[in-house]
Amino acid sequence: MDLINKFMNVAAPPAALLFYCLFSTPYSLLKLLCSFFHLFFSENVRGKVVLITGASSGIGEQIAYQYAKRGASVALVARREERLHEVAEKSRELGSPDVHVIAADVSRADECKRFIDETIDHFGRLDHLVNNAGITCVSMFEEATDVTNFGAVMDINFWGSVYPTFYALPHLRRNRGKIVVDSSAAGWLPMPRMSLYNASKAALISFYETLRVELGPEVSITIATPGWVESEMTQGKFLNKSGDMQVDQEVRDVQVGPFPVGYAEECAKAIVNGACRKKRYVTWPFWFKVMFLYKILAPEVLEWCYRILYVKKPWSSQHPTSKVILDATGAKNVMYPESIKSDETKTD
Ligand SMILES: NC(=O)c1ccc[n+]([C@@H]2O[C@H](COP(=O)([O-])OP(=O)(O)OC[C@H]3O[C@@H](n4cnc5c(N)ncnc54)[C@H](OP(=O)(O)O)[C@@H]3O)[C@@H](O)[C@H]2O)c1
Ligand SMILES: *[C@@H]1O[C@H](CO)[C@@H](O)[C@H](O)[C@H]1NC(C)=O
Ligand SMILES: CC(=O)N[C@H]1CO[C@H](CO)[C@@H](O)[C@@H]1O
Repeated sequence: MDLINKFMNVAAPPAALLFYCLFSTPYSLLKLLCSFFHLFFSENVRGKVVLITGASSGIGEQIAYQYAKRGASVALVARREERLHEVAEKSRELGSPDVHVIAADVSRADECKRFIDETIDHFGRLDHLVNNAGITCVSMFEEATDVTNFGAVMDINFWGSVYPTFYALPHLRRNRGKIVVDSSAAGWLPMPRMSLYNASKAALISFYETLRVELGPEVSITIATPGWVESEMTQGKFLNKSGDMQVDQEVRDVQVGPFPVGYAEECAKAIVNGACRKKRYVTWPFWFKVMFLYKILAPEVLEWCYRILYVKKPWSSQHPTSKVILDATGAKNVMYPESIKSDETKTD
């Protein structure tokens, strides 16, 4: 046994290199061909049924509008029912033939079962499941006052996607349906203050990559990894150090720093487009893919940059470099959409 491993340690790297040299060109060509194919054969979702969790604000709300514009019926799930009714109204105006609102908490398995059952009772079928509900926590790990308060991040972001997926799969299988999951670029970037959020999103990527292998071509899975996008989250709605939900724009400024915050509508468009074309991953904005390259080729450099930018406080300033740059350059005016700049937020 030991001998085989020792042999593999020596033989596997050169073998992989040889494989790469031999097959990388035909492999890339085949992939290009497939993406061309999917460019022309995008799924028509008119008359189909789509369930979206976390549809009461941000990216989820915009995903609902994108499906509505394409003529799909939508089931909208989140905890705030009045907000969902507003989204439902607008979805109908945009062209959705039938909209159903279900107030539920995705971190509870029984409620997930209930909203899937209710969707099937109402529409008789389910074609796309969009797992989008999620919360963020922003705190240096050591500064947490009670670490047990952060279970909610895993319960909502991870289990809140896994439970609905479990109950929806028999129905999705029936019509060769699709699963869309909203992970995050933080799933593979070492963002300081977001270790638990990062972990919950990395868990999603890992889970759905494995599920993709188990399901094969019958149910396709699109994993979205957005960068910063306008939403309640980027308005500053986070779990704070003590594990309470709060809205704090100063924390947001530190965390987002001088990075551009994209429009939720554009992000939602890219995600729905990707799902209909059976894309395995949707990275939005596209340039974040470059960060992935750094992560693989020079992880030390990436980690060092993140530390300088988000952890270090320069010139005896009380804020980390990210906020100092943001304030000094006035970058916020250019980089952040209007909707997240104001101090008052719509949250209730
Ligand atoms: N904004 C970004 O920059 C960004 C970047 C990468 C990834 N993402 C991911 O995108 C997804 C959407 O986030 P967003 O930015 O659009 O934030 P958002 O505006 O805060 O939306 C979060 C949604 O999730 C719902 N939700 C939260 N907890 C829930 C629970 N226990 N049960 C049911 N619904 C729940 C919220 O509705 P209720 O409060 O009414 O329940 C809300 O509709 C998240 O998974 C997030 O991690 C966001
Ligand atoms: C977190 O937010 C809650 C609610 O806004 C607040 O009462 C609490 O003091 C905050 N905790 C810390 C450590 O800032
Ligand atoms: C800080 C942190 O936890 N970073 C992790 C984020 O997730 C990726 C996995 O996708 C890890 O490799 C990072 O170390």
